This record gives sequence, structure tokens and C-alpha cells, in this order.
Amino acid sequence: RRLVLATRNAGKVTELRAILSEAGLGLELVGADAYPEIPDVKETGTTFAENALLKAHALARATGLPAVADDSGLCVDVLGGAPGIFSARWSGRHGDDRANLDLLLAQISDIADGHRGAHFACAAALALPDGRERVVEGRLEGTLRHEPAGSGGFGYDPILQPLGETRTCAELSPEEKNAISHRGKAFRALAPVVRELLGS
Ligand code: ITT
Ligand code: NA
Repeated sequence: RRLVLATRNAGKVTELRAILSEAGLGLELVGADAYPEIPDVKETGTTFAENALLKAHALARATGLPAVADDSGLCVDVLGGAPGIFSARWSGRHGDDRANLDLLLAQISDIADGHRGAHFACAAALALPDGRERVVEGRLEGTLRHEPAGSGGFGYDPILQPLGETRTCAELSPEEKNAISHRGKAFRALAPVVRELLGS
């Protein structure tokens, strides 16, 4: 049986495959790329949870299969939680990770260490073709570097240093990142819910 991953972000797909495989659901994980004819849903929600549910329902409805979606982002304390749900298009160019990161660093260049707290947030949503839904959230707390470091991961990983770490998320191995990340926490919490609702 199949579970659709309702995301077109390659970095997320890689992490979700690892996290959900480890959870041992016994489901075939199918990427949204297998359905190029299905248009992207407009992310009109005002929270990560609302947007994750919008994406999961759109794919579940269009494919007739259960679907999971991820809505996530970086929330910066001194910016009142921005970029938040706008993280993927902060620079105005959707999915341009480097431009988004550079703009954010410029916006907080004057902020001293000790005031550079931030967290990654992830909402993991499950939607069934019959309309049933669940959503859970995970967070990774940290501080923001002044310069990017590391080449792993994606998005804002080179500037987020998790609390208790000396490395950025982009300097962690994929296994190390998934073990502590917002996405790892959210999808490990969603896995038993998937099992319960799908009977897998
Ligand atoms: P989909 O909607 O197709 O899933 P998207 O990239 O548009 O892809 P989001 O709207 O959820 O997805 O945006 C998430 C953005 O937040 C992503 O582009 C990154 O910039 C940032 N982000 C999320 N998780 C991250 C992580 O683990 N590490 C670094 N940056 C992350
Ligand atoms: Na979003």
C-alpha cells in the first residue's frame, strides 16, 4: 500500500524517506513528483499546521491515496517569529535557499550573540481521501550564526546551531540532524497515527 509525500522540496523528501523508513510503516512512499499533473495548492493558511493540512488534503483528494505533508520554517526571536511560514520565499524567490538565507543574515547582522535565538518548526499532516486528518508539530531550538557553515541539509541549515551543539545543522550528518530535528520529531510522532488510521 502507498503513502504519498505531498512535497516538492527535495531536501524534505530525502529526510522524510529516512525518518519514515526508520519508523517501519511498511508502506510504499511515493513522492509528489509521481503526480506532475496535480497543481501545487495555494498555501493560504496562517499557521504551519493549516498549510500542512492544505497540502496533505489536496494530494489525498487528487490521488485517492493517503498523503502526508510538511509545512516548516525558521522562526527568529528578534524578528517576532519571522520568516516563519514565509521561510521558503523570504527573498521573494520561492525555494531560492541561498537568497533567503543571505537576506535573513543581513536583517540580523546587528544583533549580538545572546539575542540570536531561533527555532525550526515543522507541522506534519496526514490526510485520507475520505477527509480524515491529523497534524502534529515538532521544534528544534537554537541560535543563529553570523556566517553560514557546512554543506549538508538545505534551507537555513548552515546558520542554525542547535542548543547544546557546536556545529550548525549543515555540519551534522543526516542521521544526526534527523535525530534532533523539528521534522524528525514531528514525523516520528505522526508515524503511530498513520499506523492507527491506515491499519498498517
Ligand atoms: P513544499 O511546500 O512543496 O513542501 P516548500 O519548500 O515550499 O516545499 P515550505 O513552505 O514548508 O515548503 O517551506 C519550508 C522552508 O523552510 C524551506 O524552504 C526552508 O527554507 C525552511 N526549512 C524548513 N525545514 C528546514 C530544515 O530542516 N532546514 C533548513 N531550512 C528549513
Ligand atoms: Na509554507
